[in-house]
Amino acid sequence: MEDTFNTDGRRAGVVLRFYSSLLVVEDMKTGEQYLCKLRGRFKRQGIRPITGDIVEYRVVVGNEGVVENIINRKNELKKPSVANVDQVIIVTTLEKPAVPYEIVDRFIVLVEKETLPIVIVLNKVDLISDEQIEKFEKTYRQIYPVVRTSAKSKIGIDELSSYLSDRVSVFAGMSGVGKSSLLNTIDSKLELRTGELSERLERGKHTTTSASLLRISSGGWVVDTPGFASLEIEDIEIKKLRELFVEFENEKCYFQDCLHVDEVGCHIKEMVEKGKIAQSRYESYLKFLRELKEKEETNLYR
Ligand SMILES: Nc1nc2c(ncn2[C@@H]2O[C@H](COP(=O)(O)OP(=O)(O)OP(=O)(O)O)[C@@H](O)[C@H]2O)c(=O)[nH]1
Ligand SMILES: [Mg+2]
Ligand SMILES: [Zn+2]
Repeated sequence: MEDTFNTDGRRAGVVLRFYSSLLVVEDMKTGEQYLCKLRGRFKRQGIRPITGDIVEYRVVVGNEGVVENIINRKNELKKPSVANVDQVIIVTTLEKPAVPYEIVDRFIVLVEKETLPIVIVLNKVDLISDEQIEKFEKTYRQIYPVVRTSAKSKIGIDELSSYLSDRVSVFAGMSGVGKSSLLNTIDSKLELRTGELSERLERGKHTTTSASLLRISSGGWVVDTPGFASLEIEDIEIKKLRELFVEFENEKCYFQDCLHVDEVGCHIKEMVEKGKIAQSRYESYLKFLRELKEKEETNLYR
């Protein structure tokens, strides 16, 4: 225990979650949890710790502490806001709620932007047909691992668990797709709150309200996050977007500057026509490209 104190009493901890304006910090050596305030310095610098941050903190009294410093982040996911992530598990459903493929592609772009590995989870397979599952898998299997799951019928849970050991995995996806339910099924000790769809609509809010870092019994860390109302594609250069669609990069267009829109002889368009690149993925690309162009134009007018 003694050696967890540096000479000036600073210790290393990891930010598990927020508790109103306080942080829950777990000591990296003892595993004990402390409720920490932030020193004024952070607010002045405009930097705030986020879930997953490694921080230096000092114990004040009992289990109360003060965060003194944020250690440089390995990486930072913006939506949801989590630091030091190893991979992102994008959870989606085709029924209750029927999440459009386009939304999945939005999550993918936001994660690819941070160059993090992706696993796609199609949950609630108990509610959909084999045809629906196969169509979905055909679209994504070539570019990412796809796991079909049902938290309700306990399908695919071991396969999903096999991706989670020894790393920090963020569970992202629209509200109601079953992120918390899947985590509860993976590790029943987590006891995360889950919500009925109807209940959710009436209250008009998410069941999970903030990102929280959790240790799972099989080893590894997971981050349960709230779903999002909007997923704007922004802060991406128009020329950079195509790099975030990995199958375009794999196919390599002959023209270096090609945006794969209406250029004559574009290899990517050819691959779409041949069915080698999924039509829906290409349509998402064109749509996001238009959104980025519109943003650029409105910025020019300002
Ligand atoms: N039929 C079926 N229902 C499921 C499954 N997984 C979750 N649900 C239900 O879907 C609802 C939403 O589940 P949650 O786990 O709260 O969803 P979430 O993604 O954590 O939602 P937010 O926290 O709001 O982002 C709950 O009523 C669950 O019981 C599944 O595999 N099949
Ligand atoms: Mg949840
Ligand atoms: Zn092209």
